[in-house]
Parts: sequence; structure tokens; C-alpha cells
Amino acid sequence: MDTIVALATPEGRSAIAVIRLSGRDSLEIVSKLLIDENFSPKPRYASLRKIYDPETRELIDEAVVTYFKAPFSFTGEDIVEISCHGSPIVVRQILDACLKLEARMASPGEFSLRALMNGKMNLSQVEAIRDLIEAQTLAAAKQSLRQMQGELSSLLQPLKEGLLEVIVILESALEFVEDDLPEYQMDEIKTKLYEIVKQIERMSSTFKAGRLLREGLKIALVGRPNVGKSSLFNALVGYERAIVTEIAGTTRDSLHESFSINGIPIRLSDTAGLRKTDDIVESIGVQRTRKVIADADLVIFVVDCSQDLTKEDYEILSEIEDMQHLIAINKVDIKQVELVEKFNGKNVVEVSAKTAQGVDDLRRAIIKPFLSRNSAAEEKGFLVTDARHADLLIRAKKEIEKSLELLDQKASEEIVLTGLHNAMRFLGEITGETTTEDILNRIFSTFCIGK
Ligand SMILES: Nc1nc2c(ncn2[C@@H]2O[C@H](COP(=O)(O)OP(=O)(O)OP(=O)(O)O)[C@@H](O)[C@H]2O)c(=O)[nH]1
Ligand SMILES: [Mg+2]
Repeated sequence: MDTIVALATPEGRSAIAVIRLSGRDSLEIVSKLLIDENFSPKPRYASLRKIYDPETRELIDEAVVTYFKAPFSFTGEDIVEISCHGSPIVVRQILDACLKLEARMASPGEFSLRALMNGKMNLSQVEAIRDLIEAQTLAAAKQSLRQMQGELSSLLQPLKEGLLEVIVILESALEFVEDDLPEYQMDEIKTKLYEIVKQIERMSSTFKAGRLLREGLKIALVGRPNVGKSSLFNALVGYERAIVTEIAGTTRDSLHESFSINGIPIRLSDTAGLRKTDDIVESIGVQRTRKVIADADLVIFVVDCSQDLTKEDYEILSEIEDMQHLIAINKVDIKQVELVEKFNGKNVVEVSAKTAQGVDDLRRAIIKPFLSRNSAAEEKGFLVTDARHADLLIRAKKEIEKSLELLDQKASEEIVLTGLHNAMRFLGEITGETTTEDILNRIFSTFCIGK
């Protein structure tokens, strides 16, 4: 394998930046950077070294160099890590020097791909590293960590073994048994397959909660001018992010901020609202509002109970009625009109952005429609967080169900087996045993460079 190099830490200024090389020539390339032909570091020991430009022999930086000898490294290949000072200029010079010495810039996820290829980890574990790095909440990070420790693979293992047992019985029946399999053996096979289907179902049903944890929710605040959208936005995100004034039409552009509710990442958007206007800037703002709404998982319709609903309120309501929505009746601290009744008490929360009364209720109401009934149990259990995994589980389940139907119809072992082999392949794709190259490429393109 050729030798790849990349910055493993984020771009920008920091105390330390880590440049990682992996591949056959890692050690040789670094020895040239150190201008030390006899460089033979003890594996896993850090040493402070001077890094030079091998052409000009000018000093670039002083850095800590650590060697990980194959196969005892992340990728399973020879790895050298250079922890230099976190200056983009220093990093650039070291990377350029490595490239001149015939290292190649790593493509996204290439280090992880090599770890996979060299059997250091299975596919779902590698994906878990990506998810851990990208986790937005503690709960999401914990789930990724469990997957990284191999929990998903070990849940799948007994299912695959069970499936294999059935396949072996049917295959040998096909080869050696003249007559049909005895009834009792058929029943055993069916029971086993039903049990596998049930387990797969249990796993894939956690995806609703898993996806929520990983991807979170996009939420938009809409309402006519001055009802307090920006004030509620600030109350929810916890600081004075948006400008609030008594002037109608204060917010002209959409604003976004991230926070979390019970470990669920929330991306909240404050908008210019929806209204007919001749003002050019505001009308662009309204167009943007429409886009934000179209993209939202939940729309919070804000109304003001210090006055009655207006025609404009009803117009907005009719626009968002068919979407997943929640009505925030704001300004309860100066309530004049009982608006709860006007909405038949459905999906409403009374709140005051000013006194923070009801804001916690609003938080709870936001996540409620997205939680599954047994969310308490799920909190402790392993969650399937990746759409790819969920899809493969469902496909495997369908194949087994189809085979069960065929068994009931006393179809030939051959057709039954086709479905079971497919199921086996789908389960194998989760951990990467049976994953094709273009699927791998697709997965690794979602990684960032240096991973
Ligand atoms: N008493 C009271 N006043 C509030 C409350 N929420 C907002 N206000 C006031 O209502 C006015 C409008 O608030 P904003 O948050 O700017 O309203 P908005 O919906 O974002 O308005 P635009 O951006 O203009 O569409 C400000 O003067 C706020 O101080 C509340 O809960 N109680
Ligand atoms: Mg506003």
C-alpha cells in the first residue's frame, strides 16, 4: 500500500497539530524530515525531534514523533505521528515536504478504510468512530461508543449463526436427503427463523430513537410580526442570540442555533415570519422562512395572547396545519384572551418568553411527538443509529419472512435457501463482511480527511 499523509487534527491554530502518515514508507519519509538516516525509533515511544525541510535543510519545527509498528497500529500498517505546533504554516510545510517525499494526501476516511481492510475493526465499528467524532450530544456519543466496542456486531453474531445453522440443514437436505425433511425438523427450522425475525425486528425498531439521537430535530419558529418568536428563540437557546424589539418586522433573515433537549440535538430556526409585504428585504426573508419550514421536522407556530387572533394568524395556521406543528401561546404574563380554547387545546403550550413561565413545558412538548412509547427502556439499550444499518436489518427480515412463507407452501429447499442467503448477505453488510466496493466508497466518502 502506498503511504498516505493527512492532518488528523482540525485546520486552524492550536497548541498542537497532529500529522499522521500510514503505509510502508512512513518511517523512511519521516527519517528524511529529521535528516537522520539511522532513524529507528522504539515503537510507541514519543521522542522530541527537529523537523527540517529535506531540500533546503531549514528547520521547520520541533515536534514529538511517535512510531507505531505494523500491525500494532490503528490502520495495521506502519504509522508515524508527528505532533507539531498547531500553526497552519508549520503544518503546510510538513505536509508539503511529505508529499514531495512521495507520500500521498489521504482521501476522506482512508485511514479508517485501511483499518477495515487490515481487519483491525469491522465496518460498523469504523462507522461508529465517525459518529463519535460527529456526535452532538452526550447520549449520541455514548451510543457511538457502544457500537465502537462492537456491541452491534455481537448482537448480530448469534442471529447470523442461527441463520447459518438453518442454511446448513437445508443445504445438506438438498444434497443428501432423498425425501423431504421430517416434519419435526421443519418445525424446528421455522421456530428458529421466527425467533431470528423477532430479534431483527426488535433491533430495527430502535432506529426511530437512534436516528433522533444522532440526527436530531430541525425546528422552525413562525408567526406574525411581534408575537415574540425571537424572544422565544432566545429563551430556548439560552442566551440573547436574536435581536428583539417592539418594532414589527425586526427579524428579516432566518437565524439558526443548536442546543439539545434530553440529549436530542435540536437545530432551532428563528424566521422573519410569514406575511405579505412590499418591503424587498422582508419579502426575501419570507421566502427564506418558507424554505426553513419545508425543511423542518416540527414547526412552532407562535401567537400572542395579549390580543385576539388576527386574520394573519389564521392564514399562517392554514399554511402549517398539515405539518407536524405545535402552537406556542406566548405572552401569558400579559394574557388578555383565552387562546387555548380557540385551538381546541390541541398541541398548545402557554408560555412567556419574558418570565420563562412554560418554557420547560415547551421543551417537553417539542420532543414528545418524536419519542417512542418505550423510550425509557431504549435509553439503556443499544440503539441502531445508522439508516444504512436499519435498512439492511429490514431487508434481511423481509427475506427471512419470505422464506418462511415458502416453507409453509412446501416450496423446494432451493428457493427457500435463496432468501436465507440474501438475508445472510444483508446482515453481513452491516459489519462489512459482504460489502461491495462501491458501497464502501460511498460510506467512506462521508468521513473527513485524516480519519
Ligand atoms: N410581556 C411580554 N412581552 C413579550 C414576550 N415575548 C416577547 N415580548 C415582547 O414582544 C415584542 C416583540 O418580540 P420579538 O421577540 O421581537 O417578536 P418577533 O415575533 O420576533 O417579531 P418580528 O421579528 O418583528 O417578527 C418585544 O417588545 C418583546 O419584548 C412575553 O412573553 N411577554
Ligand atoms: Mg423576531
